[in-house]
Amino acid sequence: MSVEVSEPQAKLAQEIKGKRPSIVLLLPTYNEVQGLEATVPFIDRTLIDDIIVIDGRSNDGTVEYAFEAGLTVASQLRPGLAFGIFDIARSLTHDYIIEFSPDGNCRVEQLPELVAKLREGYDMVVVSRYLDNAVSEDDTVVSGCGNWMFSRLMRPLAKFPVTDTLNIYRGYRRDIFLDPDFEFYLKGPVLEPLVTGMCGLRGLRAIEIPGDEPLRIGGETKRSIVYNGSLCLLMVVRLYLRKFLGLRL
Ligand SMILES: Nc1nc2c(ncn2[C@@H]2O[C@H](COP(=O)(O)OP(=O)(O)OP(=O)(O)O)[C@@H](O)[C@H]2O)c(=O)[nH]1
Ligand SMILES: [Mg+2]
Repeated sequence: MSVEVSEPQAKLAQEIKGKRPSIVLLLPTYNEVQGLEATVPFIDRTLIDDIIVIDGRSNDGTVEYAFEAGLTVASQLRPGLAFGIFDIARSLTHDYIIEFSPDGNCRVEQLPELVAKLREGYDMVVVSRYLDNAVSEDDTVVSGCGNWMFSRLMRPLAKFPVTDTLNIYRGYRRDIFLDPDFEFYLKGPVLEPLVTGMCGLRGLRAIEIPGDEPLRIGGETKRSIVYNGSLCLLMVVRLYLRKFLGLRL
């Protein structure tokens, strides 16, 4: 069962209504050639309008493979995964973004359902690793606890029983990035939970769909749980101050 949430924001929803929304699949990569080789051939390209690899200066053949596969490659403009996605996505024209980690953590089989939900008119669709019977094979005790804690902390902001606030695998309206407050609160690796938080603050219409997270394929993780967790906590505190005390700090 999926969890349906929050009120639609009528004005924004109407802008997209009436035309077929365009969707871009964003594949962030940093030395992820094995993951790309294992996932890209299985992506149904008819589901989306474009695929863009956002690369953070890989030197393992990632970029060469992406070109061979006929993908567009963009070099990120600032260091860090969050800014890589944010900067490139802001320069695009598509109505929706889907973030897809091509390291094996995102199942291509889930894309049709995700795309269908966006086309139904949801402003954000998150693949939740903790909804219903979904499982994450990639979790450790620490990352599992962090996900649990941040999802609970996000609930008073998002007004729905968020079960997965950190997952990269999600689709959402690209114009969420054009909101000046988004950049104001984007300090470090907090992009995905901030998208959830901004949907809550702006009353956008969001839904979670259950989806397993397989183990990563080759390569190495590039994230630091302590650093990411600390900045995420700071971001949530700032959103609480905004929502409950009206303070923009
Ligand atoms: N462009 C870009 N991509 C990055 C950067 N850091 C990580 N990535 C890619 O973003 C995706 C997700 O990064 P991961 O390090 O796997 O993060 P994670 O999925 O939270 O960690 P794991 O659980 O180990 O998979 C992968 O495809 C990475 O190659 C970066 O600084 N720039
Ligand atoms: Mg990963």
